[in-house]
Amino acid sequence: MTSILILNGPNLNLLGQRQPEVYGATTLAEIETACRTHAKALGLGLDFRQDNSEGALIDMIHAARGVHDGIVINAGAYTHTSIALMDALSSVELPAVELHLSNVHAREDFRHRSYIAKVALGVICGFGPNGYKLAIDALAEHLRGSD
Ligand code: CA2
Repeated sequence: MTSILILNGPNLNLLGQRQPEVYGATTLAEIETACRTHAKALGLGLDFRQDNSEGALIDMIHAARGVHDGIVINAGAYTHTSIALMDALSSVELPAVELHLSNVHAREDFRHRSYIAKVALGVICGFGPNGYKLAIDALAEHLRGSD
């Protein structure tokens, strides 16, 4: 069975609990449930993770090799700073989709740069929690094409 890993970076565990005016009222647990339902309907296996630490996220990317067929990653603020995450994604040679809840291009200048985008298939941003489904669809379509 084709399997995908969805990785969530720092502070995303607070979704729906703090600053709902910025990131909305949906919790990460609710997003995970919606992703599981969507992945099941597409016949995909799914692992859904969140961690606040850069090293733990890198370890999860390394461990995905040989287990998962692709990665959806919302790396949070590490998107804009982490060469290490970019190198980890590049090293495992798995197709990856970069995802953001907010439209990072309509926000502060420092959110316009992404190290992840340099090694991603593409980027989805600005569609809130629905972006997770869009990212799963984009990755699933890519994986179907590479069968
Ligand atoms: O829009 C996104 O998904 C982001 O990855 C969210 C990151 C931000 O640094 C990126 O530029 C864009 C921040 C996640 C913080 O999540 C919170 C959730 C609730 C309360 C406070 C922070």
